[in-house]
Amino acid sequence: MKIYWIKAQAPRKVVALARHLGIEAEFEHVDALAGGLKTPAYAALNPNRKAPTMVDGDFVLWESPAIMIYLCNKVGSDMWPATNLADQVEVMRWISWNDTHWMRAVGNFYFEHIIKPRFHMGAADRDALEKEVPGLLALAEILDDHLAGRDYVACDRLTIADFQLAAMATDWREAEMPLAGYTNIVRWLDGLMDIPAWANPWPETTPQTRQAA
Ligand SMILES: N[C@@H](CCC(=O)N[C@@H](CS)C(=O)NCC(=O)O)C(=O)O
Repeated sequence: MKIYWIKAQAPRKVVALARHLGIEAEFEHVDALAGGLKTPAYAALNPNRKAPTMVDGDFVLWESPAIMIYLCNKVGSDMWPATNLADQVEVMRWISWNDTHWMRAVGNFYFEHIIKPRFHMGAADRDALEKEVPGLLALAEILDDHLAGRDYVACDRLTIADFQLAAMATDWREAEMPLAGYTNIVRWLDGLMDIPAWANPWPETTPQTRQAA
């Protein structure tokens, strides 16, 4: 199996999960700054020209939640509840909530403070983020209330929903997301850092690719 990645939130989930589950994968770093996502060869695998992409034999898959489900199914991990339908929809509820609401709100901060400097895209626009604060706080309140008395987002155990919701929020301090007052969210995010593959997801890169990342 090969997993194509760049140092950003969607590949982070997939790489971390593969490593957490002990899946033997070849982690292929794509040099986005050098146009690696735009080559015809990469576009043939992923027409979105984005990362991650997974190739397992003849099977090619993109979209990080789908790849995470595939990885769990491959090794029978209950981080995706393959057979318990009540748990399955619970995980899907939070993945959907993330993709429609939460990731858009935290994503503004993540982009300005994490992606821009990492990919040499200029300075963070703090003024633009000001108007995003109320929307983020409204969603943070929902998530914080949900996490009261819970260590995980769904099913009372670690699932791919945790990785999906934490992918950008995990960088909340550096990204200046105003989450400090949401103690349940902070406790949950800090708790995920006890997972070695989540805390240190990135595979080794060659000196050449390390420079680009
Ligand atoms: N919905 C996709 C998102 C993929 C995506 O947007 N990947 C970003 C990194 S987080 C990317 O490759 N960006 C590079 C670019 O747009 O040039 C997934 O979950 O896999």
